[in-house]
Amino acid sequence: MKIIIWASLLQAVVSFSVPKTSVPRSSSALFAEANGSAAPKKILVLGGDGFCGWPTSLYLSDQGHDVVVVDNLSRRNIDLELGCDSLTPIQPMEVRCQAWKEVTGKDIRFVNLDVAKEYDLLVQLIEKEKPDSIVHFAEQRAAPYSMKTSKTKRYTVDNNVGGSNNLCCAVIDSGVDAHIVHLGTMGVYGYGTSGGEIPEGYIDVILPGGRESNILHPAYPGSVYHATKCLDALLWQFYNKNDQLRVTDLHQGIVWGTNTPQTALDERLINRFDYDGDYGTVLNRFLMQGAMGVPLTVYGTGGQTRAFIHISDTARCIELAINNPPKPGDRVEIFNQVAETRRVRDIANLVAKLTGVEVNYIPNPRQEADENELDVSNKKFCNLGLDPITLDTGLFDEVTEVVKKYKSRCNPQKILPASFWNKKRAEACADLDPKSVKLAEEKTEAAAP
Ligand code: NAD
Ligand code: USQ
Repeated sequence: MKIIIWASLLQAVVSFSVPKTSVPRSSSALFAEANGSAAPKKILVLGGDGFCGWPTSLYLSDQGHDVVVVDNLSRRNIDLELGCDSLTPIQPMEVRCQAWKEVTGKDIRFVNLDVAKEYDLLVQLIEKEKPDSIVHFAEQRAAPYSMKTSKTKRYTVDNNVGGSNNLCCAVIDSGVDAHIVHLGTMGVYGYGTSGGEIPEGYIDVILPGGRESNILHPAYPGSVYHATKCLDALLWQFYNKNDQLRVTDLHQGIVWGTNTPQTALDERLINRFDYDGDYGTVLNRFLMQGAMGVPLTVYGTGGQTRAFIHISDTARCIELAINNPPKPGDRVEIFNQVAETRRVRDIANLVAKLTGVEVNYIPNPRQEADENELDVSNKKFCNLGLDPITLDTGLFDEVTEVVKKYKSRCNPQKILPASFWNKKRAEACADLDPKSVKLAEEKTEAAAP
């Protein structure tokens, strides 16, 4: 199974250069068989213009579902605010949808709507579309951005918690029994704080007096962003208990990779790739730095252990969750959406070995444990048929190729961390100079006589 997935992914990557009529049969068709393939559904994808949302929308459409993307394009606006951009040249939503239609004959509709602010329009949309499922990606998702200033802290809480609350109220007001599939994060658990394997959402505890109970795993967020996912989890629990909303919360690890078989069908469908200190995530940043000849930016000792998942598996997991909704009256379903855990310095050493770049240990801009163990259960997805893609150097090549193709779009001054968790962390990082980072080519030019 794994070999089939890798082979078709590579085939799809190559397909940038093949005629548009030659659409490779992606791993999705094979996966659908294992998935028991439920009937096509009407699906709203909130945040469907983003890094996870766009490839998921294409995957769901490819599987025959009727997909409507809802997004307020706030992520593109934050790029403007930060003076940064996706390394890949992502196209406007209208062009993306048109390209998908041309390449596959399938429709994806786009609605520009702010889930956190345009409540009445959200209710009207749900009433009109009567979706079977609503996938909720529409949140501010960068921990560093959420810690930048009071303004970004407040924005992150208002946007994320307000949006999730609006969604619950809108589903109730519309009277549509839509299944909400929300993207949570592994960070709600803290990292290895409960000792032993992190279960999927709920944990057995013994309360005072020896009473046994099974409760939501204690929340232990490490940033304002992660705190919003903990608050979301309480909202799902409340509205599920009070209004019998059917909710699945997916505690996803760090997503890596760029393209999927669907985004690789045409360059206009390309996925976004964040490499900057605020939105770039660790493995994609290291792969990008390795390809550009920039020393890898390991924060602190690199002893932080985190969970990872490939972008293609994000899309597959979402469909598995959609096809396996909780029954009416069930409590909130919670899955850990992860493939494996790895230590940051081990990943850095792996990328350094492959690319020959140095590993640079820099002061940590974050308030977090220097070293932690992390053991996570992902049995529920595996039991539903997921055979997760693990960190594979073959797939590293996919990212490296993309980075090299668009290297002229990289601004090296955006690579060092630009947000600090508190004054102490900011002081520790005061000597980091964004201008000191040079791409391999710039260094060669500077050295030339
Ligand atoms: P992203 O920023 O690329 O995409 C989020 C999308 O939501 C953007 O297109 C943005 O414009 C939109 N959006 C934000 N607020 C909105 C609002 N109020 N109304 C309408 N649209 C809004 O982020 P991503 O990496 O695709 O992450 C998607 C979800 O998955 C997030 O909730 C994130 O917390 C979660 N997640 C991501 C990762 C990861 O590694 N990228 C890992 C775990 C969980
Ligand atoms: N790190 C480095 N060097 C870097 C970047 C990060 O050492 O250049 C370290 C960080 O200090 C941290 C770890 O790598 O210990 C992970 O950082 P990250 O930026 O890759 O991931 P994080 O901030 O946790 O957030 C990302 C997504 C978020 C998602 C989360 C899943 O942006 O949306 O919820 O991963 S998880 O981490 O499992 O909670």
